[in-house]
Amino acid sequence: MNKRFLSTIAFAGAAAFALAGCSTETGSTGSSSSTAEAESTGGSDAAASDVITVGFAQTGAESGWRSANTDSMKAAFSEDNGFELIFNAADNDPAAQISAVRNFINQGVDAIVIAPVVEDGWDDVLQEAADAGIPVVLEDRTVSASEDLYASWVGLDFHAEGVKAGEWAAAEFGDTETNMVVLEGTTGSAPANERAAGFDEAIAGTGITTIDSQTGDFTRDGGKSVMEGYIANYGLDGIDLVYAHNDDMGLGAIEAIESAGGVPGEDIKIVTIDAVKDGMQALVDGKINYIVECNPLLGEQAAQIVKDVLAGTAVEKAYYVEDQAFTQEQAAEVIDTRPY
Ligand code: GYE
Repeated sequence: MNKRFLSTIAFAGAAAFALAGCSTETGSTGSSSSTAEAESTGGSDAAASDVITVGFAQTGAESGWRSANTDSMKAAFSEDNGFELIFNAADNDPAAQISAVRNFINQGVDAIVIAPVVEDGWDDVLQEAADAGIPVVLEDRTVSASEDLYASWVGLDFHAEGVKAGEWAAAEFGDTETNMVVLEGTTGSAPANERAAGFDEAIAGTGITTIDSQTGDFTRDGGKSVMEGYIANYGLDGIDLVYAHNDDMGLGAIEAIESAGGVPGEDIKIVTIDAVKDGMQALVDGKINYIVECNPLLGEQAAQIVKDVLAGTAVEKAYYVEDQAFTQEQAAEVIDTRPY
């Protein structure tokens, strides 16, 4: 697979300041009754035939990362940029997301963009899109289906993110006997699978032991309730480290630790992934110890890929966007300039 690393700085600025464009919500059930509503309502000089109709099947609205990603997509797939966007958020239900994609196929959209909730189960509907001659571009998460079934993907290297988080933990704890609990992302999702694997590789041979690992579904509430269970089972003293697959679950864990009378970031160290605003603030406040970035501003790249694919311009199968990582001190330096 070709890896091409793109700098996101230019995209970040553009996406942060662009206004959200014309978009149509199809609701959380993926109802296809929105074709009429999806009509453009002015503001564009483009002839109707030049407008690119795109169905975007988003995972849901589970996290701060997801909100920033949705905003970026809506800004890029705007009427001013020549698009008519039909937006669907599947509430993290894989079946609902597949049915939303089927609805897009039935509506005869020009292209479909998917942020797949889970990796598996995509073969049939991707084949249906291919049979209908509708190109599919993936953004954010990946699928296990053959790459012949989609045109391209743009997103982050989740495995590398897990490695970076694990390298921090390995350096922080070394040979010291350390009890770690994990707050996993959505079961079966690419970031949950790959962030787990990368982290485990990086901590191999250290004194860190995973004493428990459960899904918090990438949500703040999920992270909080799983952490409450961990504290009930192991006690605050029995846990040294939390690895949360995203900031929101880490923020939920902070609430749970504080309600139990503990001091997050001190009694229990926390490492997370995303670097969204609330996470970075908690890092600056000393409640999180390290954050690996996952850039959600993928809209500009996704829109360009769709245009290229429809124009017959060759595209790569995969576009990786680079991530950074932040200590508490580094977070304090950059927090005011972050676009999300
Ligand atoms: O880390 C998490 C979101 O797929 C990379 O999904 C994305 C993840 C992100 O819910 O916050």
